[in-house]
Amino acid sequence: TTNERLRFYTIDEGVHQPTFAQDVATGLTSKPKWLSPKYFYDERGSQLYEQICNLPEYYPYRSERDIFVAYAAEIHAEIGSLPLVEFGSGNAAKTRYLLAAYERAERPFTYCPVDISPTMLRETADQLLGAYRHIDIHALHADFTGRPDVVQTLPLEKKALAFFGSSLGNFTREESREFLQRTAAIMGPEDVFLLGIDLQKSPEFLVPAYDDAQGVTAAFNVNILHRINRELGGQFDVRTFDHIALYNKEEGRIEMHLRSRSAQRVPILSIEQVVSFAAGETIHTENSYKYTVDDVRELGHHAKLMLHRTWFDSKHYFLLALFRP
Ligand code: AVI
Repeated sequence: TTNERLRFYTIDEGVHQPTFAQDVATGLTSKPKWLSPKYFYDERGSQLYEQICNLPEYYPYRSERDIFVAYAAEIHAEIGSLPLVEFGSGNAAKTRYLLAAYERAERPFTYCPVDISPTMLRETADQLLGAYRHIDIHALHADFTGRPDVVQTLPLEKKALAFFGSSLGNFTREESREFLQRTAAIMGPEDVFLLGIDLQKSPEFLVPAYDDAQGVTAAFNVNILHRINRELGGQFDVRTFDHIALYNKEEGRIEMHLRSRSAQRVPILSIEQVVSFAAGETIHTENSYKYTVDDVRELGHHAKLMLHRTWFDSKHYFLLALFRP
């Protein structure tokens, strides 16, 4: 039956990570104010991110998908029959191209989606079990930010670790280096690490991808305030905040901010704080770093991982890199 092919694991967050409330308290009492982008992805936020991926301006999703469409068989040949462990699997829409290549090999294979959203994880697992006869799923509900070693909870010997969707771009350079080092530390000699990352390009092209005409990205950004209202008794009037997307040239990253139109005080009941905003004051909600191939090689080098293969989409917007220890 379906159930025998699905195991569900959860990491007890309490001891490791600060809670949403603690992070909101820290971020909104800092100067400048900030919030971690990992909190975008509640149920509503995950839906909005799916919509973003379908926007004409948001090329990264389609670019990476094009790589899978063109090279799934090659990628599969490189990783052989290793169980695939994917950080931040979401709805696994693009990953399906790779899973289809496993399926075509007509041998049992294992897919381990790791995600912060438990509902998304369950739905995706159910769909995949329906779609592939040879798949076994070990789903892991965990916040892997800063600790890829959560996957050691899974009973695996060898593995292909994957971090797609340019999600590494949402970590600072320092966090990214650490993430790769910690990933390298849990890899055996035959394991591989697949990294999908968005490449540097001109701000004229980048900014609209984060400030689309339909306002979906704005809704995605503002949803973090809705979430504070819903979960922490926040009293944000979300209409008084504007979505800002800009390219920071020195840092080589897109930044998203929420800007208060007026001076205001916002109570947040469950953290027992009233947060004051000056007119025009911003909350920094996301960085999206863009990489060069050399950056990626260097990132691996720093973690003692060898950049073994690269694949690009036809427009060279996006890179899929395969590292080996
Ligand atoms: C998930 N992550 C890679 C997206 C990005 O492009 O940085 C999140 C996103 N933010 C705004 N649009 C999409």
